Amino acid sequence: MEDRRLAGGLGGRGLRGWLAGAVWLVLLAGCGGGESVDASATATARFREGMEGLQGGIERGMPATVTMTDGQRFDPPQVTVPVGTNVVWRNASATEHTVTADPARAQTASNVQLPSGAEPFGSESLTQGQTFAQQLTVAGEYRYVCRIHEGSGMVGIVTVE
Ligand SMILES: [Cu+2]
Repeated sequence: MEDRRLAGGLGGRGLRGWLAGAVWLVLLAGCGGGESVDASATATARFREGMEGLQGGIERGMPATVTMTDGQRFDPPQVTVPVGTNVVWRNASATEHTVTADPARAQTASNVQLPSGAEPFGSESLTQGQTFAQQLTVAGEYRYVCRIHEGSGMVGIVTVE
């Protein structure tokens, strides 16, 4: 019975089946006593590699979300994302906000800074629940503002690397 379940887990196709197999192996090895230490270490390492691969895929493929809050802040105020990430800003507050990464549209031009070679970008006023998305393809540091509230410190940074 045990053998059949183990074989079934390892034989499953696709990542989910493989992960299930790896988890099952770890569980088995954990209960198996001293003689399966090597198998346990191998299974643990494989499981970790699998999870890291999965995590990397998620980080590359997933958008990053920044929330605009009632406290007139970008949350989180600073994020680091891989090159090519689609960054999504969402206004979760009852107040209108903007995403302004264009010195010409900021109240104080020096509040906005872009990596050299990056095009300025920005949203119109966003009402509650509205989003603005921008894919960032140039590495470097983007300092942007809400042009309505930059005077009260509604500024944010996205680092693309
Ligand atoms: Cu604002």
